[in-house]
Amino acid sequence: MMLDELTRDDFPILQRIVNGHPLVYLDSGASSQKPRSVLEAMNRYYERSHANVHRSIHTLGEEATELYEVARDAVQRFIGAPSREEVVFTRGTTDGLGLIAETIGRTLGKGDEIVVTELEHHSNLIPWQLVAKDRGAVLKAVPILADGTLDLAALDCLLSPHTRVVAFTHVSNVVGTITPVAEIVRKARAVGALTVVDGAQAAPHLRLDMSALGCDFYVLSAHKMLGPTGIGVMYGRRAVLDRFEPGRGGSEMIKEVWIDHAQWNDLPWRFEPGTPPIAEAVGLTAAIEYLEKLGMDRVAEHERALTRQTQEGLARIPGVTVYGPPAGVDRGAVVSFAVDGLHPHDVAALLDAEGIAVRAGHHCAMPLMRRLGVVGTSRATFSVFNSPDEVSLLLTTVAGLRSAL
Ligand code: C6P
Repeated sequence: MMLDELTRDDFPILQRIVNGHPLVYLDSGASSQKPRSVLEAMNRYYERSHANVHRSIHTLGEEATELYEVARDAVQRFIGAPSREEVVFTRGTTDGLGLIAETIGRTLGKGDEIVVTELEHHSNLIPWQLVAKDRGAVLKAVPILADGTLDLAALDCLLSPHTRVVAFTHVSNVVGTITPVAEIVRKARAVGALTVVDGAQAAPHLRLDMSALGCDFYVLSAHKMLGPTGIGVMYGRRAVLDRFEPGRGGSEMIKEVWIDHAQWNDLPWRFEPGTPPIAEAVGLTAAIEYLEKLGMDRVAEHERALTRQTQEGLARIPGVTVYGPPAGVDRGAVVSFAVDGLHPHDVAALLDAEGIAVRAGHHCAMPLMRRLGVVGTSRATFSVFNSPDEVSLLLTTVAGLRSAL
């Protein structure tokens, strides 16, 4: 049985009729849809167990705390983190990257160097720009090659004893490139730099193993992996987290407070100021359990097949350009393309009229758009519920747009 046949009925929103057509949702890269088990888990939590966490001795307080901490165990398992103390909840990828940049940023000085790449989403660029400006640090970018992969020889030239941070995406949200994380981590560590990996587009699609990747920080968003909005994860290697003062403060991230100083709480709570997203953590547990039940290898294989079908099918349509690594090179569940004679927004609007949801625009990656020489692209992204038939419909509809010009 195909994965979409197994999962489809679990997603209530897929019953929607959009503009007179059954919804074909090809925008999970922006935010995925949610299975019923996630919605029900969050509802159940609010109906039965809601209270604040780590504060109240009463029954509901203890139930909520238990559910929140169970979510941490689920994440630890899902990302292959060596310990639960290394799993910090955030509000999402952008929030996690901001927290890391602020935290590391305080230790940077004039002339220190931060290396990013041309593939980056603005969320892994702007926080470093802010830090660089504030601390007098220098920001450099690893260029990409024509096929959308990173120029690793150029990375070698950029790295120096001044490099303090190398921040890069695991999977590009525009061209789908999968970066060689472990290799980049090795190179960065050789010059004493910390590594920060943006896993927003990788976590929904690839089996993760923090020990194998070896990075110092890894961030993700639940809403792209069948979970709710408003919660994300910052994994931090214990030895590294122990070295840093918390970037943000307040509430329960302390052990003892005086007027002029404080003693920090243990990991991971030290990095979680304020009431956390509790219901969202419950939803994230359900999303992880759902993905685990399917098996991440099977998820990756399904999405890889849809991606390949899209890439090859679009490339066969005259007047259509497909960006990123060529067919045969593994990539995330992302295919960006252009249709000659049509603005990417027009492509998305015309597809929407047929019930097909794709994203169009700069995808929050303007330096990459500039590098590709385009103002934007149209982009199809895939999840566990998408089918080969939906891809076929996309392909015939795009071909129809071209021939109608
Ligand atoms: N990309 C897309 O359509 P947040 O919004 O914080 O959950 O995730 C930000 C983010 C960071 N890095 C990468 C690689 C991403 O893809 C995203 C989100 C969406 O491509 C919305 S712009």
